[in-house]
Amino acid sequence: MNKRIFAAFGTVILGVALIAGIGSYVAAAKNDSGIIAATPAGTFTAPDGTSYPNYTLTMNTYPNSTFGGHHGAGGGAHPDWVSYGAAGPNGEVLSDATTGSNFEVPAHSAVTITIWQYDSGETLNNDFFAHVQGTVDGTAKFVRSYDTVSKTNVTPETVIKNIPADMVGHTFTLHGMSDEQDQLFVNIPLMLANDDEVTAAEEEGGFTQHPTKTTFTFLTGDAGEYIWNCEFPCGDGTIARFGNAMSSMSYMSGHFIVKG
Ligand SMILES: [Cu+2]
Repeated sequence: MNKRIFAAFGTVILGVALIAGIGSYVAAAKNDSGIIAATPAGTFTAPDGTSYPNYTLTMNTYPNSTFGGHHGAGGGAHPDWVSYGAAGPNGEVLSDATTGSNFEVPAHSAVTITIWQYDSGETLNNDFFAHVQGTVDGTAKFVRSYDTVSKTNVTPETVIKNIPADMVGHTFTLHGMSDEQDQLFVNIPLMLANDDEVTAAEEEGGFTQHPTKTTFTFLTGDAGEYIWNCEFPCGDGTIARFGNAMSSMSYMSGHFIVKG
């Protein structure tokens, strides 16, 4: 082979290897490769009297990624991006968690999720997502102000079917693809926390002591792979606020696996 062609070939191969290397590095750095398995919690009896094995999951939503967790110490590549993260049983910030956006639950079970919402918020693009959808009786349990220090509700727990569309911090919206597997659709609006407290806490490098707290239960069908994401436009500084955290897995979206 001609020496020059050989050299050119070598350069191309090196270039391809370099790009592949960068690609896999970026993919590995960006994505949360772990999975949080739901915790068994006895039996849940549905309104129609049918009993299901009950499983629980806990999550937090944050105004930034400085909690660390699956993004890494200090918040990783984008500490200023809003994010979901793993939560302790009372909404504790789990800075050392290695995963926080992918979840696994058993098929044909009742899944109870509690989300502590530490962010402020604004108005949804579409009021549809202000309504609770897909839960066992179409409702969720809601606490406007939860005290993370005393681990008690500051305001009483109420049963909700929706929240005002202009008071949304984030949403938890679980859905499948348009394919043959069992369909699953759950939408939970998560109310904003007190704006002044969120801002004051952020300036001190922490999170508000009083997140909102929302608990809901839904039933799973057959095994399948689903996706959850947020439907509040929270990708600040991007077109229509749907970029950055809204368009990157492990911030405002993740995997949800129903295992048979
Ligand atoms: Cu969001």
